[in-house]
Amino acid sequence: MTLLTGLRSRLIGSESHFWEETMTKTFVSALLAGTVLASASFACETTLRSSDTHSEGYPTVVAVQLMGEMLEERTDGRLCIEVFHSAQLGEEKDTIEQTQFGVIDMNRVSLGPFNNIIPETQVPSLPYIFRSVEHMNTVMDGEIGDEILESFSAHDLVGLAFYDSGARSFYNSQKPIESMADLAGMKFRVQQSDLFVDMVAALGANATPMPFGEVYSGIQTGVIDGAENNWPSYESTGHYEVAKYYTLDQHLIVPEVLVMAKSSFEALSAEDQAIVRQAAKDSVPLMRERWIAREAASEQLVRDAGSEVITDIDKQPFIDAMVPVYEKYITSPELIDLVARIQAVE
Ligand code: BDP
Repeated sequence: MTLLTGLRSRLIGSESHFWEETMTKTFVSALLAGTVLASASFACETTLRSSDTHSEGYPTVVAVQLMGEMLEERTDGRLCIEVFHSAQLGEEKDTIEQTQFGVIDMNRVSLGPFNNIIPETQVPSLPYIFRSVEHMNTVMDGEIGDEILESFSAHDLVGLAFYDSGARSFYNSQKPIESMADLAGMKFRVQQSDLFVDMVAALGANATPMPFGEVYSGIQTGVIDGAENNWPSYESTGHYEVAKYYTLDQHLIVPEVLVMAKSSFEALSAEDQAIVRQAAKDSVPLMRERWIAREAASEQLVRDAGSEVITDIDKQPFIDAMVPVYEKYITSPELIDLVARIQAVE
């Protein structure tokens, strides 16, 4: 059944012939007038509420919306997704808790804010664990990625898929950072993760964990000197307007994850659970295409706007400085083994 015939049959259901005719006419005139609602979710039996900190049009937001279209089509309208973008449901740390409680059905989040809750998420969040974005994709698309997704289930969540997030680098309002020594004593915002606080300390700087939505004013008012993120987030938040020095040290390649509340997932039939899992996986290549295009566009935009990008960075001192961070967080045999297996992936 196509999306439109599916929608029509849901609209008319088994009601009277009069109702059928009226609704069909209304629907057809709406179609002709071009006023059919952009989302047919009003007609869905169940609309899953999904949170995202990013604004409309950001690749993660679009990916979950596209997943919603697949779900609607594949379940004949039993399931839809409504994405509450722009942190409408709250900042990531809080929305994670709400998802664990089942107040929010789905959440697209960075792995960073899971670090203090789910030890396995610390491993792909380690600085310089991945040699490149390609290495990260190979690992997270494969068995190791599935194993990490599985680790969410002990925390009232179902891990559905990983999305791309490129590499994160430091930016600041004060000066071009050309070496690790230049970071000394500076104040940087990090995601709410102890691992990232220690990462910044190991580099000789001070970390302030802070919600994403407070970073712009934090830099503007001088509470922090800067933050760290990928090109699209540096651009979409406008942080480049208040912190023009971007140093391409690429210390983190942290994947994003799409999770579902265990209670919302378990409320579905086995058939619909399988459809949800598959639609999430199918949204990954669609996200990746948009991500690659957005990274290039964002980099261009901030360069054109006057950001000074420092590219000639010797990463080795940064990598060496991370040894104590690995030692502090990677203590159990399971996590030590996970690190070794990730590093062994070609
Ligand atoms: C962005 C992630 C987003 C994080 C944000 C942050 O996409 O999920 O919340 O960074 O730094 O890159 O908080």
